[in-house]
Amino acid sequence: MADELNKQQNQEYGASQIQVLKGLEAVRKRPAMYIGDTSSRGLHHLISEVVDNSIDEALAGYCDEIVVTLLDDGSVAVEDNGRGIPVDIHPEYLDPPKTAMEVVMTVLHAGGKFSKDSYKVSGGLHGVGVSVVNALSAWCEVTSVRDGIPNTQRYVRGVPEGPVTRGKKVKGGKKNGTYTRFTPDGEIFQTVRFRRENVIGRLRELAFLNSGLTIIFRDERSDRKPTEDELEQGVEEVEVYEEKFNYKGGLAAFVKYLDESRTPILTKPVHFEKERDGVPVEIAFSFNDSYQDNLHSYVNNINTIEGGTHVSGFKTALTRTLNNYASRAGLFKKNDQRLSGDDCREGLTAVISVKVSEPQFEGQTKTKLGNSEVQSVVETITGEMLGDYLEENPAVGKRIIDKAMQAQRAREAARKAKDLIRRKGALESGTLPGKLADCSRRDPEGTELYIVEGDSAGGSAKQGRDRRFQAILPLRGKILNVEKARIDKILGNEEIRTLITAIGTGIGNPAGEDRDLFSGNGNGNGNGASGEFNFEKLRYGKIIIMTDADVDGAHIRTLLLTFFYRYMHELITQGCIYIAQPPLYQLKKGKQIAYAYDEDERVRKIKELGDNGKIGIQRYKGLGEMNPEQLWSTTMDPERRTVLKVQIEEAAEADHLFSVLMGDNVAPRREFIEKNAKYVRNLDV
Ligand code: 0RA
Repeated sequence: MADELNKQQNQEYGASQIQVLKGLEAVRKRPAMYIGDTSSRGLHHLISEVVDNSIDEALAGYCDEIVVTLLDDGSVAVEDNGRGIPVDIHPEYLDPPKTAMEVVMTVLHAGGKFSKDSYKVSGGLHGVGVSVVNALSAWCEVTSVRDGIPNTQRYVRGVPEGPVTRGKKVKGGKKNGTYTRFTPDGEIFQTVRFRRENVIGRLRELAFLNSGLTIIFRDERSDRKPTEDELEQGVEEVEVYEEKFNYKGGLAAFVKYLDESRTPILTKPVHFEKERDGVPVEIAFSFNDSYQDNLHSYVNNINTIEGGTHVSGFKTALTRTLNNYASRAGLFKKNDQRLSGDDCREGLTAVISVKVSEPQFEGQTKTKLGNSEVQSVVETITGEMLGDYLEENPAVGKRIIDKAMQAQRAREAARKAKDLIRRKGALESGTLPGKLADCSRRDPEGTELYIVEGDSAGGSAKQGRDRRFQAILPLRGKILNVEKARIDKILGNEEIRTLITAIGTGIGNPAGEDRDLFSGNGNGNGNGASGEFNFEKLRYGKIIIMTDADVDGAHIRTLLLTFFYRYMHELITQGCIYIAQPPLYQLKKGKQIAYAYDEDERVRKIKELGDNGKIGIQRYKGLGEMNPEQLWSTTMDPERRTVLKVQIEEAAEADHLFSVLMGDNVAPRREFIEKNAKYVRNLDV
């Protein structure tokens, strides 16, 4: 049978084979069209795409465990205990005959095409399909075990190396399952290095979204070489990292996780699951005493960061149901106004997950759900379920309404504070802050704003810069931690006002908000900054954070990032925020000067210079130690510097991390620090 199969497959290429090659070529020519981009984000997307197939198998009820492993050779393996991808001849590919496995791995959009028959490997309900992963891999290998017998095929840049080969039954081996291993192609991706945190973030999210499913993550890479210090301390190799995700509580557990560092107002999240018109909806939410709202939404397990109809359906129902409840329960006093959408969402943490069979994704990053029918489905379900919940839990109802009324009063106070500031003209551009050394070019295209820690570094930066396109804003000390302050206090902070004015956009939307579909009072967004953020008014193309390479510098950078993340979110999603990378060392030998940006480079550069009589090594602790010329040549000259672009690759994980690092509760922060301390290098206290 196997020989017969091989013989058939080895026949000359038919028309379908040419089709396949064309398809793969298209993917390799324009990878961004299929996976968004070829940066780290696109790279990590590959893993999601493969895992999605196993998730489908789990949703069909045949698989309950998925193992994802990062291997030492840079490849990734995804293994499930489902039925195994079919290896019989696909009924639509008879000339030349092809196995279903080969079709799934090599034919573009095989998922969509076969979604109505039993060969559905859809890549979630959305995905581009695993053939795209295959096309963008230097090599890929798939093994499907069926009744204990392994069937394997290997591909190079998407093209099968040979036919599917049948192996021998392994004694005591696994009965069924699929094992996919691939190495992303370095010719395609800007980086092929997977970040453990990103992979973990996505897997954790998937485990929350698919309650009961076990997902195991393993990091077997050993290329995180021990540092010299670690070697001295006797660290020999970095152990295999393993983490297991299995959440029984579904989205309620997700909400608890997100709010781990916040003080809850409800004892447990409100959680419901219901299907209507063929659209399954699962929602969990809770309230905490912070001032932000954190709304994470998913369609077919995909994070819809731009929101969409499911999100607006939820918001509309939340606002309406809470107002109706407050009226009926007699919680409004005579002069009370109706609660706005913002009031209802202050301190809200919510996760919305819907499954839509033919989703229409819109928006800039194609992460906004457009299906209008979903709006009323989610709205109706939320209204019914929340209405019932409030009737049955009047004490909780009262607490939620009290919180919203407090928000309403604070919003009124904030409005007055803002009016006052506005009247003083402080937030309008035109009156730029005195500390800002602006650039001469007016058009934001190609211009840069350096936010610099401290006046002395600010001085060097001002002298060293190219004033045609580089502006400098020195910040004195630490800005306010916006995670713990309400909008009136934030706007009262001078450093923050300076920042807002220099940047020019105003402040507004918190993470994941969706402005034009807004419900409630129509102008709101969750932090009371009320729709004032306007990307069009951005005064610079890049905003570059430049702080010292010490703990204070790291703290200031985190405070700034927290501010951008919560109040100028779009600057991050549009890729405008960067982090400068000043060198850590200056190495001097005679007239020769070299710079090193990390430990490895220091060691390498010393060798290059040839150390005969102890090269002069200067460890830079602060930017202020560099003269203007040095600062320019190492850190600010676009031709020579490196800057890191700030990107959010896992929105829920980012939200969780910001709240852990900057929020009220100490225990989760301590835990984070203990867990991560071993990765810290170059810590100068
Ligand atoms: C379609 C049918 C069958 C299995 C699968 C798809 C399947 C695909 C993948 C991809 C990764 N893991 C998977 N697990 C299962 C079963 C067909 C049959 O047994 O008759």
